[in-house]
Amino acid sequence: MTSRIRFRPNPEARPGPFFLHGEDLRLVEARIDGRPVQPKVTAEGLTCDVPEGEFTWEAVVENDPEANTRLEGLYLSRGMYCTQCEAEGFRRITYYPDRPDVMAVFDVRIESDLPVLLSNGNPGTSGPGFAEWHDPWPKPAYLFALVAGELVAHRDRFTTMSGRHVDLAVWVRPGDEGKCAWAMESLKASMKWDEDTYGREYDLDVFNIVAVDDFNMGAMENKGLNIFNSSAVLASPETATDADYERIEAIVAHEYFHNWTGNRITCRDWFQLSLKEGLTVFRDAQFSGDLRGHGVKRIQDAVDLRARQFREDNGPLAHPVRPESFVEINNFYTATVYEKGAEVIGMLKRLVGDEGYRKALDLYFERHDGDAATVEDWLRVFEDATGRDLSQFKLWYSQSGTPRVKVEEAWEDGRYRLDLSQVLPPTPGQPEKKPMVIPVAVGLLNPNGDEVQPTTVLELTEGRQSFTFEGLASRPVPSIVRGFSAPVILEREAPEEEAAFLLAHDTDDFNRWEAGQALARRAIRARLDGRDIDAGWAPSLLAALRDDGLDPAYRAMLLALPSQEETAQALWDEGRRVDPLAIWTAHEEIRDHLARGLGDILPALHDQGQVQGPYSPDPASVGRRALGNAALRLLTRTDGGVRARAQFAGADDMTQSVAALSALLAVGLGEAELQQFHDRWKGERRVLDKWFGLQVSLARPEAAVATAERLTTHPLFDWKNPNRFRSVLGALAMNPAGFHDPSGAGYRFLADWLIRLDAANPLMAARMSGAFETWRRLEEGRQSKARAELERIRGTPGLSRDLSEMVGRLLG
Ligand code: HT7
Ligand code: ZN
Repeated sequence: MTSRIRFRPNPEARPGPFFLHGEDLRLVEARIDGRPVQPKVTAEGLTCDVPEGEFTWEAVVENDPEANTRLEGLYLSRGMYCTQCEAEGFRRITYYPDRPDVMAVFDVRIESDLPVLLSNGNPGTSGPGFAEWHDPWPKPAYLFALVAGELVAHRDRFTTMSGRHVDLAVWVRPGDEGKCAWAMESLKASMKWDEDTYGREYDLDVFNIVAVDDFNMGAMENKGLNIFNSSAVLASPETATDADYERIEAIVAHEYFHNWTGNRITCRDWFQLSLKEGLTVFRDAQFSGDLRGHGVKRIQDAVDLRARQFREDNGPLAHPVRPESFVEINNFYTATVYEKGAEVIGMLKRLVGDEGYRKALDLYFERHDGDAATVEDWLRVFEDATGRDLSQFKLWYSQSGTPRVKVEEAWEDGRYRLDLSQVLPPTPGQPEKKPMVIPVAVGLLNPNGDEVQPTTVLELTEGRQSFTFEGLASRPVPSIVRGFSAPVILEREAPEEEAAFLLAHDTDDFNRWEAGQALARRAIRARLDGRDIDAGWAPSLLAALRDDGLDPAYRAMLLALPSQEETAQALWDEGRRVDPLAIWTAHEEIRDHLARGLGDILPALHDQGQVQGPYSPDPASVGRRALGNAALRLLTRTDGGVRARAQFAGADDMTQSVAALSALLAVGLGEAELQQFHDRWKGERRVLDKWFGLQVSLARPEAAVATAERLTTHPLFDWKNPNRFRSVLGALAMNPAGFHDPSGAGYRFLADWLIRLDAANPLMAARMSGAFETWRRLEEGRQSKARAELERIRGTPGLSRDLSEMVGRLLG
């Protein structure tokens, strides 16, 4: 690797030594203005005496892509060279000031016998054995990318709003070219959407996407050359589920949207990570909502946030949206930075209104194009565009933890008063908190079910505040935190009749669903406490499920129970210890109860899910299949698996096949189908990942660890491949009752694997250690076993910075 870099003094910077980052490189030679120099090289980089004015630095280094199992920097994935530079991977390619605020124009020349040679920007000259690329847009090194391999392209073209033509290509291994159409459609839809919604046009002549089998995350937004985990690109009806299609659509959009929010405007430093990630998640959620329906998308996001981000916020890994310190930045690509960061932007938009938001965003792009910006810059454009003071709102970026909102009500003489109060519990390093600005969207219904107060946003800014509604004929039923208007926990347990009433009448999609969840929570709690389930629950749900006017996708969400994680959090919040097995058992009982209580309607709902004609991932078909398969999961509890077996046998797409297999496995059936699935798909790595994952995540608690152990000895278990590793070890972590087996076998097994993986791929090992995040909630027996394993990991000689930081934080 030869680099040639032109440096000039920065008049605004404090003078200091000349330092270039570099890790695991062998410096062959270095020159300044053509004269050989002898830099001082350390494990982190090099320093060198340099001239006072401008100069040209040249270096030749050697690195070893074949031996690079970290999948950061330049590495080899099944014969294909590729790069991953965010956050600090470029320093593993060559010596460089590897900081996001150092932006430069890159020219790249690749020499190789491999036929396809790609880099950022626009193509330049190419010929046998070489290709040149020029990226006109200054960028930080984390957006650098290079690919060399035997690849084939699925091509298309996009004409931008100003009439420029852009050549689009999705590059894959030969044989996969039939699985690119959906990613390409998603890309074109994203390009058009960003023009229509944000006025943002693409800015190069080409846009390339490359699919790679070995990749630590979902994808990477390198300028003009996005590199994707192949699971986030490749899809065909036979091999990908509806969920895979939706995920591909969302990730392609996310990476594309980064072109403006991340690339054209980047981050000054990694503390500002949410500036690009929170905003881009917010934008991709808007896009998915526009394409597939906002009601269901909002529910999916809330479910995900509650399971992952609330868990993070309420445990030892809690940190603010803008973290204050880190040892290893890779450990901060978290649900808090991404998803809570997006929620913060959603609240901002709610507070300033759609018009204010658009004005602020226009100003952001105008004022900061080409900048490495900060959260302060971001908030200032909102202040300048709308005149609103955001100093208190800014606390969302610095205070960690999930606010609890309490509600008291008073009713007298046609006046209804809501007394709202907020509490933000202490989190690591933050014992005391200030009140935040919380937009609480509220609507009121009268006892007939008519809405007497349409949604209005109450701004809760103090510890406790009262809001009064006048002139009401009767005491209303409140619908609070409509649309999940803030990422908070509403501490108000609605009485059964009120929840049933809202499930029948609320005009707000989110809160209507939430009312069903409240009823489910009551039922789960009853079983945990050894009480009977309220008799009214199944009939109320039945009425909503019978409503053919309701979108099937929405009705599928009504059938879903709160996650086991959500139940665990609620218990822990009340000061109770968590027994994952008891929670699993209660959830199972509830499913059995529902299967019996909804029995009449389930076959009809399942029949509705049989969409005729060729497979299509359009929202209507996806919604119908989701409803049909939610019904199938319950039906399989009472029909001995008859319908699921028939669906599996007749399925000609992966959605129906996986749904049937999952329904069987969830009740301890499906051995034969599992074998057939394996035999049919053992040559398709992404489908085989599903085969590995399903049997672990759906194993009965007592069998989960043994199943995972057995699978790690399977000849196709390739532990260095992140997708395969996740499909077994990640799936175990997603089976809480199995992972938290009282014997401690789950902890031991995962710890063994983390120690082994850490030596090859520290980023992945550190991410997967999050499975231990909830260990303090457990009863003494499990706790001490989990702690012992964490301590064993911590005591392992040569542990990476990544994993040591995580384990240190987990142990507190
Ligand atoms: N911005 C990208 C983050 C990412 C990443 C970070 C660290 C190590 C590997 C990585 N691969 C991708 C992806 C995104 O948020 O769009
Ligand atoms: Zn991103």
